[in-house]
Amino acid sequence: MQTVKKCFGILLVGAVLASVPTRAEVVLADVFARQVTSLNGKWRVIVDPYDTGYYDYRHQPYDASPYPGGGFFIDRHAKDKTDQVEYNFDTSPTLNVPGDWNSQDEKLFYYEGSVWYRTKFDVKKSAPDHRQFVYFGAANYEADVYLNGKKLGRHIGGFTAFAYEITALAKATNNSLVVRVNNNRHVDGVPTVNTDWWNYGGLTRDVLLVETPATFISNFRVRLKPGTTNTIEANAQLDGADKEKTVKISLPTLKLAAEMKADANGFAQFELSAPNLPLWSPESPSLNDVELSSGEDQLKDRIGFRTVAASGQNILLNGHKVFLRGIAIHEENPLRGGRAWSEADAQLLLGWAKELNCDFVRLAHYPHNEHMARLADEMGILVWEEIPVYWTIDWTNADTLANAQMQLSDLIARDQNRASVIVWSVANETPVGEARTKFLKSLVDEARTLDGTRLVSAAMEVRGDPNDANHKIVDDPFGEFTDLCSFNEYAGWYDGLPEKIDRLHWSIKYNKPVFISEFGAGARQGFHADALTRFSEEYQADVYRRTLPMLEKIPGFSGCTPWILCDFRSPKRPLPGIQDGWNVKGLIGHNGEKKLAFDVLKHFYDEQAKPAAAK
Ligand code: GCB
Repeated sequence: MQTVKKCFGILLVGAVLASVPTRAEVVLADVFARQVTSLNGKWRVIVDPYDTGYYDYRHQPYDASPYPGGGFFIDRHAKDKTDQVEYNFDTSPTLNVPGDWNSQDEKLFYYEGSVWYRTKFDVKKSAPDHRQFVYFGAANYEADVYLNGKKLGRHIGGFTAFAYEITALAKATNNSLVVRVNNNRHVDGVPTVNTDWWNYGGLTRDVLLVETPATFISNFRVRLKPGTTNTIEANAQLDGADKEKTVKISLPTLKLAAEMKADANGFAQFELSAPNLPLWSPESPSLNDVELSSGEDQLKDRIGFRTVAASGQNILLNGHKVFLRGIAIHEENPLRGGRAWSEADAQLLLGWAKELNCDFVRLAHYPHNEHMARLADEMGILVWEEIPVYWTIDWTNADTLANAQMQLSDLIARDQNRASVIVWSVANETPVGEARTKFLKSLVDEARTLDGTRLVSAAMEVRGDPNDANHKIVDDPFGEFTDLCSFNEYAGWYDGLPEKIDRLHWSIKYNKPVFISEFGAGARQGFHADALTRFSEEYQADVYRRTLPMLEKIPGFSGCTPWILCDFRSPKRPLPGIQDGWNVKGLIGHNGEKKLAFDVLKHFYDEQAKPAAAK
């Protein structure tokens, strides 16, 4: 166990001592400014493919039974030689947390099911009335969390943070924190059973112990007042018994400060006049120190201010038309293998994006760890964030919709103070149909209600014209509800050979900025052949060479995020000697080496980045 000075994130705080699974209920923003203790490290694990530690022999959950004794969450030890206990965390193997289990143990490479994790920790309160929480950056896909044998709650969704209050349950020493993580895929899940990425299981992001005063700032938002560039609006929410406390905000470098008493619900709102505010942009990613406090509670963040809007076929950043020089990224570190989770991983991935001369990244296809958006803020990279509503979702299932809405609202709550984030994307390549459009429309509405200051979009699809093979049509009815007309297209790979790209002409129904959220081709790094040989670097480079000028001819073309920065693992890609379980559409191979197409895209972006007069 080690103390970390900073940790980025929000807490979603669940009910204490819930006897039935509950969802996290309260948001606690920005744990990085607080005194946090890392619970990262080696946790004991029990691999439990039959869920023996969860269900009794009548297949009833132990945690809902009056006789929970067989549940592994009890963390029981044989009292004496006669005692019958068939598990033992103390002598079980360990796995690193954070970390997916698949890339840590060869036996777990393809494993889908339950793994029980356990760690032990002590609690040293700095004041008797302080409160304690356990925070999880993410657990894929379902997590049942127990402290000292009592259930804290269940969290569903593999890419969002959650937390539980443990003030009443935690002991001074030797607390047993047990989590059953299950990564089974579900037809009604978000995502569903079918994805082109690896179903990494485990406690994949930081686990922290967080201490707060009895009443604390559970959430806050600081941004430009919509419609202005010289007024900052902020709000803060208090959690605790003493809600009508004074809340203070200050931005020392801007010499701004204000304070007010929160209302009876613990809510405080501010408006600060900020003439000559330096605006954040990729060229000048200026971040401002922001301090919020209430009593003993103090939060510190670094926040940038900028505007973004879609107007006709233009994307406007701080009122100026921009072209988004983007790349799509999966949350994987191809060099180490497995899920990316750390600041160093974010530096590797965003560093490569910068080398390409990108000023935009699409974090596909689910919320990535928050280091990505934090670092993007610092580096001046704009960001598209996304929830895993991917391909075929159970469109008519109310629980599935609630699940997707929850993931969206958790993501927005976490990253609403990040200037880099300019797009909330609600879906990828979903099939056109009434139920699906209704489902997606309600996600768009949700995103706009929670945050009306960013663009809302989705990666849609292109359809062909039955009478003209070269005619591509974008008229998905859902396009009416998004701010961008964004779609994936694979001419030259899934649709004909590269020469077809030169012949395409387009009909796009919407008068909106046209954004190409994917195009690309597979290439095994180091495999060289002629440009018609599938999976050669030359083929991939040829697709890029032809696609970019073709896209430039589309009116309103406002940017793209080609698929993809790095090769990533996918069980759908078995071709021996070429794929071997990797989707090889990366511009960088899984050995970290660049492919020919990397330079093709970089050259295009270098040209795009030149001032108009120099082109
Ligand atoms: C797509 C999907 C992406 C896949 C990619 C591919 O359209 O959005 O998740 O990985 O195509 O490589 O086929």
